[in-house]
Amino acid sequence: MLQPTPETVTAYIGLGSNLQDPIAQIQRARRAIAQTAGMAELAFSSLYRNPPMGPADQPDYVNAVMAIATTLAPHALLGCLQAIEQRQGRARSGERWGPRTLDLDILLYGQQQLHSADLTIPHLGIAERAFVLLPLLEIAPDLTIPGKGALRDLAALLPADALLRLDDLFS
Ligand code: A4P
Ligand code: MG
Repeated sequence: MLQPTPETVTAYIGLGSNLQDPIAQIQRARRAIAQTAGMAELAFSSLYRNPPMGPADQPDYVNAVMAIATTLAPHALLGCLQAIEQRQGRARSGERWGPRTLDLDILLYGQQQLHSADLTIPHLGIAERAFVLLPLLEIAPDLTIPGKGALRDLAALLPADALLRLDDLFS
């Protein structure tokens, strides 16, 4: 099992699902990530049910955030996460922010900032999304988001009832 060392980077992955038993999709993705070579789980947030951002005619989402130690470079990590999305039946309809069995986003990769055609880190929108900030706050309250500021300060701007936290199904 990979352990955090000076050679690993701590990265944060956002998990989201609103199709085909979202809780099971998130559990399965968690196992898949933890079992992938070059990634090891450090922490996993509670699950949060919340209404869709984007088109309203789709089911509610279940979201969570996972901290990993990784030896993979950012694009290699993205490739592994996209392979897991595909294995869990992710179909890309072309509709922006449409429903999905599984979405895996690289929220943070250490304190690095990266802008390329297919990868932006920190993930776009990270600083405004309750379904990202509140699970992150649960597992990494002292985090700073490069270019955005302290996680605590960003989370303090959210409405108090922004998310419904589900029971901790993984304990
Ligand atoms: N990409 C760029 N940066 C990243 C990154 N940091 N991590 C590129 C992952 N991917 C990144 O993503 C489109 C492209 O983004 C990828 O090919 C990758 O090269 P996608 O997964 O194919 O499509 P998407 O997720 O629909 O697009 P987008 O614009 O990234 O959407 P978001 O921001 O992921 O939002 N409502 C709730 N309540 N909960 C949700 O989780 N998620 C979305 C999708 C909409 N509404 C939601 C939720
Ligand atoms: Mg995405």
